[in-house]
Order: sequence, then structure tokens, then C-alpha cells
Amino acid sequence: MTDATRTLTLRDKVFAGQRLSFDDGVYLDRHADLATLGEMANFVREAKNGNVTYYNVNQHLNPTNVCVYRCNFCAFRADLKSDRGYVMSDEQILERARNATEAGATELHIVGGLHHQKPFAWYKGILSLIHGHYPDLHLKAWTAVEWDWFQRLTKRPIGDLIAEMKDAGLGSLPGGGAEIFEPSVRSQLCEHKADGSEWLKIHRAAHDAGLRSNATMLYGHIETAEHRIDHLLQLRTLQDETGGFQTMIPLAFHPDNTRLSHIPKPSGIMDLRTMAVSRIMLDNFPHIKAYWIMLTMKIAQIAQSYGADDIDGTVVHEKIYHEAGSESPQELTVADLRQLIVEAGRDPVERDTLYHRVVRAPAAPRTTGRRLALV
Ligand code: V47
Ligand code: SF4
Repeated sequence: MTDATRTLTLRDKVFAGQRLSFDDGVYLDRHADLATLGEMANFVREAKNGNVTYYNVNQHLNPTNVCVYRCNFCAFRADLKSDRGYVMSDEQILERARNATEAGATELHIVGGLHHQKPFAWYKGILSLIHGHYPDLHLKAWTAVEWDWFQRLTKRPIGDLIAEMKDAGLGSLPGGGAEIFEPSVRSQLCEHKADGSEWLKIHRAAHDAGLRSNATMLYGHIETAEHRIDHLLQLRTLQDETGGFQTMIPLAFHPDNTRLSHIPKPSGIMDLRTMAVSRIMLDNFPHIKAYWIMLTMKIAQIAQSYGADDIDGTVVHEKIYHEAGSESPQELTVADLRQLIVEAGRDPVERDTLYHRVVRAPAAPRTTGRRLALV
């Protein structure tokens, strides 16, 4: 069979709603032409989400960058004694939560380093503090790597830790820390932190506790097509079991200031191909996100025709990608986000973290208005 014939056979399968296998996925990733990949991904995207592209009004909070681990792709972390290291005080954290609330944010995305000297109670206290003052702010907190660290610190089962954090105000889990599950790649990227099976175990536990979570895949470094498809299929298998994932976010590697700075950034074509393949393979994920900070605003616009139906949010205090050379702005206004979506020919819809539509009063400070209701 020629490349063109095999691609068309796979296209027929996708258009007939059939699931693609590992071999199909590797074939598409390696050989399919970009136009047909886009057509297939767009078909799945429109079948699931119509012409809508979602965004949210959110902010990021990274309470510390001090980290016991030394992931080779990370430009964010700092050593305990480093001049770059910081730990936010309760007052600073509360000030950020207040600013976010005043700016109309519905979500705080809270992740950071694994501090050598901070106990589980410190991480839990951050959620209690914010939730006590701003109970309407959804707290999407701690990557699976952080949850694994909490287990190591406390020697307690993950279900108990999740239940305690839920009581403190936890709303959902972000998708970070997944990188590439395949052990030989993972050991070269981040040798000591939670492995792929632990990452999946923690998300399963969150879903079992009634929480929703996201998933990510870090691409464009030392991995191959086989590693990417294996990663996606492990996510698809867990989603078949639990249905707890909301969004998959393919994350393009940014090499600046990392130990892998000799590797070039993935190209725009690779960004679009990975977005499309993620959308096609993850037939049971409701949403695929084009995270504009990581992709650039231009690629985030085009990605909406390659499977993405979400572009993340206003963000404001992003550090992980900006330390690694992201040239995207630090913040977009709601008007910017909506224009980015409208120009791509899609209908912008504000969502909250759990994909309820947010309805706002027309006149408003800073964003588009005070939140009235979730529908
Ligand atoms: O876990 C770190 C990645 C992740 C680099 O759940 C890097 O809605 C590229 O997970 N180049 C954190 N990637 C970000 C993340 C995320 C972002 C937006 C939305 C959501 C969500 C989750 O960023 C890390 C790691 O995989 N990362 N350093 C780097 N130099
Ligand atoms: Fe630490 Fe996370 Fe950076 Fe790894 S990616 S070094 S766990 S902050």
C-alpha cells in the first residue's frame, strides 16, 4: 500500500468513528500529510465541540520554585540555597488570590517545585488559606509529581491525601508532570520523580474521588513517534476506565536555559501534527487544548483547525515557559483571547474549569464583567 492509500484508509476509519490502533497512530504520526491529518482532527473536533473554542479567565500561582528534582528540561526550578530560589509568604499568596478574584478569574492554577523543607501541611495550608478567603475561586492544584511527593513525605495513601486536600478546597488536578511515560525516555528527562505508572495511578485516584483532571505530553525533545503514541494510548486506556479526564494539552519543549538547550525547539509543523494526532487518537477525551503561552498566539490560532477546541486562559503570572524562553506575552486580556478565536473562524465561549459556560454581566472591571452564573 502506498503512503497516500494507507492514510486514506485511516481517514475512512476516523470518519466512520472507528478507533485507531498503536500501529495506525505511529503510521499517521510518521507519514500522513499535514492536510489530511488536519482534516481528520478537525472532523473529530467539530463532532465533539462544533464550532466553539473555549477559553477561561484564570491566573497561575507558583508558590515556590525550589525543587528537590532536577528535570533536564526544566528552567523553572532552583536549588535550595540559590539566589533565584523563592518561597511565597501567606500574604503574597493571598494578595495574588485577591488580585485574581478582582480581575474576574474563575480559576487559580497552582503548581510549583517540591521544596526540600516544606511539609505536606504547607501545601495543604495554601489551599485552605485561599479557599477560606475566596471560596468561589476554583483551585486546580498540584501535578501528579507533587502528589507523589506528598505520598513520599507523609507515607500515607493517595486517596487520603486527596480527600484532605478536597476538604481544604481542592477543585481539580492539572495535567503537568506527565512528560513521556516510556521509561527509557523518562529516565533521561527526569530520572527520580514519579514514573508513568505512578502518574496514571494518581489521576485514577483523583477520578475515583470524583475529581476531574487534565493530561499533558511533553514533545519535541528526545522522544520518537512510538513514544508519543504509547503515551497517548496509556491515557486513552485510563480514560476508558474512569472518564475523568477533561482536556489533553500537548506541550512543546522549550529548550532555553535547560540542560537540553542543544535541542532545537519543535517546529510549527510539528506542533500542528502533534495536536492533530492527539485529537485523532484520544477519541474519548472531550477537549484538546492549544496552550497559547507555549505555542505562540499564531500557532494557537491555526491549531483550532488541527483539533484544538480550547486555548487556555488569561494566565497572567506564568513562569515555567517564560524561564525556558517563551516569547509569548505574560498575559492576554479577554478581548485578546476572543479576537484570537474569532479570527480563527470559531465561536469564543468562556468556560469555568469544569467546562460550564460562564455568563457575565455586560459592563465590567478589567475583563468582560462580573460573573453572574454558570450554565
Ligand atoms: O509538568 C516544564 C512542562 C508542565 C518545560 O492542566 C516544560 O490545564 C516545555 O502542565 N518546555 C507544566 N515544557 C505546565 C502544565 C500545564 C500548562 C497549562 C495548562 C495545564 C492544565 C497544565 O510544563 C510540566 C512540564 O511537563 N515543562 N518545563 C520546558 N522547558
Ligand atoms: Fe521540579 Fe517540576 Fe522542574 Fe521537575 S519539572 S525540576 S519536578 S519544578
